[in-house]
Amino acid sequence: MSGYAQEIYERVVRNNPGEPEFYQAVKEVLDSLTEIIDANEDKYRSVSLLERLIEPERVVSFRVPWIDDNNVVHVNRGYRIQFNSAIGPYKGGLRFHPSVNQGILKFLAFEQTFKNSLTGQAIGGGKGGSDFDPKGKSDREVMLFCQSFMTELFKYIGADRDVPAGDIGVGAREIGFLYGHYKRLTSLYEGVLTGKGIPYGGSLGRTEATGFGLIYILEEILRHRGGKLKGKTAVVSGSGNVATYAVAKAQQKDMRVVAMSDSDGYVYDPQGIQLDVVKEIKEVRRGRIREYAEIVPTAEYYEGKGIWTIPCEIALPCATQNELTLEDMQTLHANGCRIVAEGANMPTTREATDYALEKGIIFMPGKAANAGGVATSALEMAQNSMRMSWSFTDVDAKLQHIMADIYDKTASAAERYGVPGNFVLGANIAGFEKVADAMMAQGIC
Ligand code: NDP
Ligand code: 2IT
Repeated sequence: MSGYAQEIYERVVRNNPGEPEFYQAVKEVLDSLTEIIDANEDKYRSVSLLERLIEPERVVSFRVPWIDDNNVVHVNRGYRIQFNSAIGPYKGGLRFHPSVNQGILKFLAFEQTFKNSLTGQAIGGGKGGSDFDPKGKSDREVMLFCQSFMTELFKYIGADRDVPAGDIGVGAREIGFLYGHYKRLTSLYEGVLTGKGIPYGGSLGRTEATGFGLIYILEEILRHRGGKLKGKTAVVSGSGNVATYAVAKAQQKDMRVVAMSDSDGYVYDPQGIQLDVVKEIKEVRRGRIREYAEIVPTAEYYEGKGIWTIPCEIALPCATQNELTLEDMQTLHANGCRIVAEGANMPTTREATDYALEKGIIFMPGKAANAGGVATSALEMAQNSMRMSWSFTDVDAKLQHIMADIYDKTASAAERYGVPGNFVLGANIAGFEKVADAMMAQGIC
């Protein structure tokens, strides 16, 4: 990084104290854009393009008081980061997890801006959430929390303004509660959230979309190299929405998935993960992944981190940011792993990413690899505005087309900039170009 990009990076660190994940996400993008920034420096400087690109258009933060089943009052903090609306209304998930803070949501909203651009759809970048922990809470407590959260959030969102969705800790149950309360507060029946239930405006295929999309782009990677998914061994971290449907599609493609995890530990099943067991534990009972090994005799449970020590050809991190470190990448490489594709947002540390690229591991960053979720959210928005619903087959076909298109854009941008196969650079450039063009055209705003 040099010149203008370096100045901007220093500005980010100076103006956003204590937000390391945000610095990390910005640095990766600026590093990728060095050549394009150098070539357009005067043009970009004249309108402070980069200064505007790294500053969220709006950050909303609010108190979320709620009462638990024992009548104890709790107070959490809620946020919505409306990062960039150059190409469409803000779009991005809500995360409920105790680790949530402003810096993490800013990194996610910043990434979302480029990811959404890559999908080719008219959606800007946003993200929100709360440090509320839904784990161990009753349905009633989750509902009361969601209602209190929406009591503030509804002022800032709308079908043509900002359309939140799910992320960690926010699934169909939470979206239902949030939607019901939005409707009550506004008297509007509109597509203000995506990931809704099918009976009230949800799109078929949205639940599966992020995981399925990840496998579709993986298939594209292999197709361009004369390879196939069939028979490949994979390790998938996490056991939530993204991990579950990545495993489902991988198994449909005859891959062998031998491990999954949660924040407590991981299970290794050399016979191949039985996904119906995982779904029963996670989706029905809201239990822990360790229960898998109590049910399936061929599996072993290991407490703590360590899932990346299991030999595999393909690694799919689908849990959370910075879960795959340099040491993990070295181990994966030594064990013969040849492809890493990010189902989660920024799950790979920068050092690990650089090591993968240096060693020739094919590395598909989250911006491209997990964009199928938000792309299908945009399809849900389209169906809502038309008051129509498409079949699962239609939505899935569109998703496959979108993922192939994202692969092409990413690969060709990398080629144009003289680093074929560097999908990190390719995704950042391809995502940036459209946003930058739109910002340039719209004047100083
Ligand atoms: P879920 O809440 O459904 O699942 C999250 C999974 O990751 C759980 O298995 C969880 O374990 C694990 N996990 C969460 N936080 C941590 C942590 N700090 N350390 C270790 N494990 C952790 O979320 P999603 O599947 O929706 O999201 C997973 C990732 O994918 C996130 O990075 C998200 O931003 C990204 N993503 C999600 C999309 C979507 O459509 N849902 C779209 C694109 C990206 P535990 O249950 O123990 O907490
Ligand atoms: O990170 C993501 O892309 C998501 N959590 C999905 C966002 C969305 O609006 O569907």
